[in-house]
Amino acid sequence: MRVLTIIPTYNELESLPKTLTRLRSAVPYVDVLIADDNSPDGTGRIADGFAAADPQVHVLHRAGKEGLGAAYLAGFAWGMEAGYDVLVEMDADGSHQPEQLPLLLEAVEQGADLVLGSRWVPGGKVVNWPLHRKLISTCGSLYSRILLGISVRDITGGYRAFRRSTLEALDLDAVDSVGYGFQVDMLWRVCQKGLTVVEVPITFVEREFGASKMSGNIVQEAMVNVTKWGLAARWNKLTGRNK
Ligand SMILES: Nc1nc2c(ncn2[C@@H]2O[C@H](COP(=O)(O)OP(=O)(O)OP(=O)(O)O)[C@@H](O)[C@H]2O)c(=O)[nH]1
Ligand SMILES: [Mg+2]
Repeated sequence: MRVLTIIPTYNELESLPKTLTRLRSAVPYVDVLIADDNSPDGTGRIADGFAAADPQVHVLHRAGKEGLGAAYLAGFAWGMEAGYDVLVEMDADGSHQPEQLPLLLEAVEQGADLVLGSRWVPGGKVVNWPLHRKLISTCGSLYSRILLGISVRDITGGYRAFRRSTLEALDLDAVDSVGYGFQVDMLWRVCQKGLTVVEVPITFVEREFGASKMSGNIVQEAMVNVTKWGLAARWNKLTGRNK
């Protein structure tokens, strides 16, 4: 399996070098694409330095900040064009531990179409999160689970491995969610296709450096969309429509 890990970055000058170094040493057979939105702090230049020294590291320079979702979609397109079999999503900030990537890849090898690194299944953990972040995440996942009628525990998590065929089965041009909403949107599309989603426990570590891009707007976007999708699915079921 040819595996590409996509790392979207916006102002991750302090975090990216550590994450990249850990990733390259933990899973040397995995290639990397950094999708940088022209970070004002120069993260893109740091990424270029890594790429110049290591043929398995690539950089996608994007014109400006367009959100996590747009960066991943551009990264997926790049990776599929380049012929990768598995496309992994990983944050730059150290929250997703590169040493745990083999656990996700094993589940892909065993047949999963989408593997979620999950904080909220037995064995999953969160390190250094204040209570309010835990509550937003667990309540958000619970709300989404009930509304969408799916059994996934960690709906907003961003440590994921997609089989290439899974991405090919989705209408990626129609995805326009920005923040956490993007993760829920992608998962919902995969579930609607009836593909196999497997959660593997991960230890999520809160970022040590830099600032979070999480905002009230991002939470709101996700909640509004989940409510819309959940109600639409119920309505379609009631009226006998498929979609
Ligand atoms: N290219 C790009 N990357 C982004 C953008 N927004 C966030 N990211 C990256 O996406 C990853 C996740 O962003 P974070 O700020 O850590 O958001 P989060 O993990 O939801 O929030 P925290 O848990 O508080 O860290 C990081 O690698 C960010 O640099 C964006 O607009 N463009
Ligand atoms: Mg983070």
